[in-house]
Amino acid sequence: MVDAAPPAPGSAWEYAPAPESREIVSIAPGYGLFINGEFTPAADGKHFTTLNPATEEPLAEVAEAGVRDVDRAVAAARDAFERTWGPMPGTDRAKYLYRIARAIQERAREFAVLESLDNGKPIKESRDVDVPLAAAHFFYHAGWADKLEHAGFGPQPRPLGVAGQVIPWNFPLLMAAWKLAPALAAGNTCVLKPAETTPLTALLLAEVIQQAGLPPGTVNILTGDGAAGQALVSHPGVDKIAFTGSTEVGKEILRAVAGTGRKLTLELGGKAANVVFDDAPLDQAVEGIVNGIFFNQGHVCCAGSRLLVQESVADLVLDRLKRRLGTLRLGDPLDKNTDIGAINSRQQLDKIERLTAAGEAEGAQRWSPPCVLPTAGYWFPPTVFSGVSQSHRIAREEIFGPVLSVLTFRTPEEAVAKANNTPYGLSAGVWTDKGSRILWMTQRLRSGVVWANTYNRFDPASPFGGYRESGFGREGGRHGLAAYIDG
Ligand code: TAP
Repeated sequence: MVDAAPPAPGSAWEYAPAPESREIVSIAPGYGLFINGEFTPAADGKHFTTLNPATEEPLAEVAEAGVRDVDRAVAAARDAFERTWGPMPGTDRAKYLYRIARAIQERAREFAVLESLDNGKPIKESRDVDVPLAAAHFFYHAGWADKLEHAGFGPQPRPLGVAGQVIPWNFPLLMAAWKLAPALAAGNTCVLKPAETTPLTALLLAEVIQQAGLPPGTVNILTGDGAAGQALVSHPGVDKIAFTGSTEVGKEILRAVAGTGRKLTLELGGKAANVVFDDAPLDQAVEGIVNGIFFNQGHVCCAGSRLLVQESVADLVLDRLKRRLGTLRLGDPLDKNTDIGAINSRQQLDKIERLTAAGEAEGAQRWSPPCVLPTAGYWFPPTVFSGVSQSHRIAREEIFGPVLSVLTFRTPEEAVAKANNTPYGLSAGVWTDKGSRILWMTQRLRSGVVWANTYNRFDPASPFGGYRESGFGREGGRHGLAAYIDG
């Protein structure tokens, strides 16, 4: 054994670069739409470029679906629903879902590298969170496919038909898995539209679905922009709409679907409070705060973007937090030591810059650790605002970036009042040593998920979703299946 010399006083440990190889991924110059089990160009021949947001390097040209493509995909899904997938026994549907889950595991490195290239998220997150959780969703729902009669949905639960599903760019593969796995397990067929800036892992999943031998038309994947999403959700051949994205677009969809009798679930934005009491294990709480807002560059609907810290420990927590943020490594998403990757798009970076400028203009104090941003690509340093009041825009609006707003409170009642002072209701965190206080808080916090002494924990068996402006419906667990069953 070799004794490593301790670092000289004042010097810092430096990591050598440890990039994951991109050799495992072969990106084609162009991709078609996945309709009826085959890749096909868009009917009007349109396409768009998908970029690596860390470098702005073009990765591929991707077909842009139009109205005629939506028609074709919905017709293929209807046909599969009526002739193959819909009538298929649950035991057989389960076999296909297990096959998809195993293929994701077998190709996990490929999925992880492709996700980091197209999205900008650190490889350690795509490798350890996105991809394993996506496989876990297919495994979990495969287990349900032949047990639906025993799940409390009545003796003969029936699927709804064709599901039109629209997802955002922050967890591209994982959101596809959240949408497809329960729909397929319940016997529905799907038309899925990934976000414009992150189409590539959905297209790799289409390849996996093709290899797994699902009947053509069971899953159709339409790459394209918001107009393609709009054409899909307003298509009269779609029986169920599942949307994850911004509250603004969610409201538009709600208006369009009202009165049509079609089923709808909306998973929208959030502005979660992460509440730290003075009796909390503070070092753990600091890790939870970091995970809560800097995981995935803060591009997380349930991000703990508002830190509510009890006044008596506020200075201490802020000091420790700043020290910890000084150790985060921002840079190449493919480097295995990277903690903070790239912002997904120029448009999202502009939004973060706009809202943080408003934070300063409104009088909050802005702080970031010293950190050198790469010259190409879209980057934003981890940022903390202290001295934030509830009326500040950075305390009210979803920033969807690595930006934390710090507020203080004195009593548990004040913490609850401030935490609930938001139009959203997706998630919250509570850090305290007292179990009774955790229960007291969870009864009062108006959010779909409350984590206690942890943050950002996900499991396919656990329902996730919000209420108020965070949407309605649940994904995961038995509750998530209910959204795809008639009745
Ligand atoms: P949006 O702009 O709403 O986009 C989401 C998806 O909808 C994209 O595929 C988008 O296509 C498409 N779309 C845009 N306009 C549409 C329309 N009029 N009709 C139908 N589809 C349309 O959101 P975003 O910026 O990508 O994602 C960030 C938001 O998603 C945040 O607010 C975040 O909180 C929320 N989110 C929520 C959750 C859950 S589980 N609650 C999870 C992740 C993200 P283009 O990409 O081509 O624009």
